[in-house]
Amino acid sequence: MADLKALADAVIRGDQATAVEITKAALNENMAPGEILNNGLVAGMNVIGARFKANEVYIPEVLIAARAMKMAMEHLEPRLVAAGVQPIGKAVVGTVKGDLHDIGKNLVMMMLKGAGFNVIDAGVDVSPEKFVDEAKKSGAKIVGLSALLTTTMPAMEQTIKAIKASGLSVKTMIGGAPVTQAYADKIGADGYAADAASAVDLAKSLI
Ligand code: B1M
Repeated sequence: MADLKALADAVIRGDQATAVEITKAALNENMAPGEILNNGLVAGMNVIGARFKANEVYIPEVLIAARAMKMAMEHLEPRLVAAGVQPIGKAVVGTVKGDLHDIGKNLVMMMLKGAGFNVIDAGVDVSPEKFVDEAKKSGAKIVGLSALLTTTMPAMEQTIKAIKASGLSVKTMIGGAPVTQAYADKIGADGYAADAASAVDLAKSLI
């Protein structure tokens, strides 16, 4: 029988080939796709998330683990859809207007996906209107904003204002190197996370 502990370990090691092989074997054995996801892939990413938070691993290890999970997900996703496994929540994530930095945003997205969220990538240099449109179109309950420049932080405030004015019932979370909890409070964001692992905890607490 396919070993889900070995699958989690493959994700933790960032071993793409083994992660894909075990996922395919588990699917061939008709193991429930939700079980493969939660007890294998997400379990592995949870370990990476905790280690990242504790400074035991760094960005490269997280990216490598997330890539292994992504490759395995390509095989699992069609079966998850067919089995009707529901994501734990839907989030739109993007870098705000004027800002092209996307490494942190991508890391946050990968960790959210790893935790079982359905994540829509709004991209970079995203206008407040586009965030509102993406949230409307997707029905997401969380909108995540990233900014790396002090000069683009005001775009976070404009985006949150636009979201509130649209009447959408969504929670907003913000992050990025120059952003702080005090800034989140000031602009009326529902939450701030300092890193990708904390972003997952925050997103879970917001839904
Ligand atoms: Co830029 N850049 N950059 N840059 N760049 C910084 C941010 C800067 C601090 C460098 C410096 O001067 N020391 C500085 C900003 C100064 C300031 O405003 N205070 C700066 C500048 C000035 C600029 C330009 C203006 C330079 C120029 O052209 N004169 C220009 C602006 C372009 C633009 O955006 N319009 C520019 C351009 C670039 C590159 C294109 C060359 C490149 C970006 C490539 C890319 O992203 N695809 C780049 C890079 C790489 C950096 C540095 C070196 C690294 C940023 C990074 O990716 N960090 C950066 C200096 C630095 O930070 N040491 C710098 C790694 C990443 C994983 O961390 O993004 O912080 P971070 O994300 C973390 C957390 O912040 C958090 O989780 C992530 C993972 O833990 N987080 C969230 C992020 N988003 C979140 C969202 C959440 C929750 C948590 O919820 C939704």
